[in-house]
Amino acid sequence: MKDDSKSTPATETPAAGRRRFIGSAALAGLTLGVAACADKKSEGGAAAPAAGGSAAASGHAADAIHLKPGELDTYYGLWSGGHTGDMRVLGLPSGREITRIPCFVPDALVGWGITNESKAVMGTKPDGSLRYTVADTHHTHASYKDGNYDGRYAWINDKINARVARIRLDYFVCDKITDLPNVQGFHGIFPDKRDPVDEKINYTTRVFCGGEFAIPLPNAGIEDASKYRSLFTCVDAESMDVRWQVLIDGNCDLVATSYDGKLAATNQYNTEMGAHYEDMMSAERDACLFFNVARIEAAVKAGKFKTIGDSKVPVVDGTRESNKDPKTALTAYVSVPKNPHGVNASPDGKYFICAGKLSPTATVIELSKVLDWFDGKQEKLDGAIVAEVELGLGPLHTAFDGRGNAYTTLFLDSQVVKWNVDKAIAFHKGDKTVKYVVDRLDLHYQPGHLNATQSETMAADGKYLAVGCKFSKDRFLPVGPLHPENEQFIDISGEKMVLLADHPVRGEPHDFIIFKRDLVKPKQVYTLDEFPNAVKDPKESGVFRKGNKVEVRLTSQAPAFSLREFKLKKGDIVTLTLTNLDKVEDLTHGFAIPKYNVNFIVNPQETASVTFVADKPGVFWCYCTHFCHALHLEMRTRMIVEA
Ligand SMILES: [Cu+2]
Repeated sequence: MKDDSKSTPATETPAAGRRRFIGSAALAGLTLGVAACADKKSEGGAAAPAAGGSAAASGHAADAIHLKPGELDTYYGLWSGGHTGDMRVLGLPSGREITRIPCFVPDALVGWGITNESKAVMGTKPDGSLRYTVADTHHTHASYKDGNYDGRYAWINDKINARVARIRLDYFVCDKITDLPNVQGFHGIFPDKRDPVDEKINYTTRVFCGGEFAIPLPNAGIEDASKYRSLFTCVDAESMDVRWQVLIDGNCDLVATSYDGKLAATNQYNTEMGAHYEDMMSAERDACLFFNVARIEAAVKAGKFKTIGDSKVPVVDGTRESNKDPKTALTAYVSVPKNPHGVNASPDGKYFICAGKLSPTATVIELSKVLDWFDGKQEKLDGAIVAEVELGLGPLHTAFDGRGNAYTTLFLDSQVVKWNVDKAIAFHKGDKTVKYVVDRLDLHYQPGHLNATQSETMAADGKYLAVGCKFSKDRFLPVGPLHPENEQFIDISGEKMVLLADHPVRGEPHDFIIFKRDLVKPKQVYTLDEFPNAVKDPKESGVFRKGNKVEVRLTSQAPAFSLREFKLKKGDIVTLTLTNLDKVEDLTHGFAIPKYNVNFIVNPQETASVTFVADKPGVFWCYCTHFCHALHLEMRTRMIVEA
């Protein structure tokens, strides 16, 4: 493996027909790949001189990322936050992180997981504590209209606890979290791009979620792993209710959807349904599993489903055995080389591309031929594969520039390879003189996800490419054993890729999307009516008691809270509601209660509440924690708890 990865020069087009399937040494290879990178650096005498790297140092391209003070970025990037369970918002091309939107994990800035409103979104146990405080977000995608983002919503997954969160892109806040029933290891996520049947619905109404880990269904402790199954889940984009699930053989990894709304697909790396890694990589080929959305929904409507355990969600049968007849099949298992990773839809709407991971190839699947198979017009499903071409070692994810080129990360080679899809198809058809690889660029190091500006939309513009490198090694000042990851930004507007910048990011983001800034219209001041519990006038402030249940209602207007003090009795169950009546953009207040573990913010015209037991008598200075005014330090109120 080590030899293989080192013997692939940066500009080599892989030899025709050569197959370097990664065998049992693959896992060792992942480590060796890292070592190989260090070698590259020492060989070059400087940090990896990438193809086109000298242009980055001297040309105008690199200047693009250095915005002058006051200049705004031209693109938004929505990044998954990994373990921090949030969505990160970056500006591109500068790469500056602008905000983080907490979703699954408590956040101390906002008071996410502290306020009643955020706890209602996150979900609580009967005692009021949070159900979960850990998460593992991987993929983030946004809602579509007419093949482009429409600025309504974004979604993000939590792999650990099988939850999907929705972010409202008018306020950049998480407003709903849905549990996927009977799913473990919820990985890939993708909204549909239009309805498969209703012409008028040219926008996202469904979100598809892939279950990665097969489990006993219902989960009742069966030890024979070959009997475990996974579910592919459809969530309603508006209500966030789970609409239906499909029982499948194998697993779901990443998810892609077609522009006509008819197909969704997931790559499967464990068609063996093995429980251990050597079982999971024993077969030479796995699958890209297609879902016929209209047929699945017709089957649900016709009552051809079962339910699993306590869940009432209809589950249709998408297993191989039940879907052999194309004319009635709900699913189609297209054979692709072993342990693929990443399935991505080309912006022309024609192809899904499955990256090989343990195979050095990418497989191009023509969607019209998959639909023909479902219609009985394409005899062999394999005929939908129009190219299976070598790219390099460890291909993972693919992005597009809208000019017919694909960009695929090579994890083991630490490269991104630019290749032309039409030329790859011509090569696959038999013209071995065609050079489908356009360019290669060394990355630092071990890239996972990548995405280009507007990549998976019909408006792919081929300006910039971002790559999430899993290892940063020597690219930043050392900060102890935990290294940041390295997001690299690349100019892809020309024939050659030009490396523009390294950005350290805290682990561990995975996927991201980048889109033009005018596709979202964020509001910077809330509307009071968004909050049914708003304290709309300072005169409504006060302490309202019913036995030991006490409501404290107050407002904030710089530099004062509407109550100068409020009195409670020890043992009171207190709900404190605060509305920020300031209407000025950027005038956020905070509210902290010492020794009571309370701190949250209220943005202009926002209302938030907290509930706690007044169990400690004394005087507690509640103070503003978000700098708001010259008299910010004076902005306080006294909570007096009588013994
Ligand atoms: Cu304040």
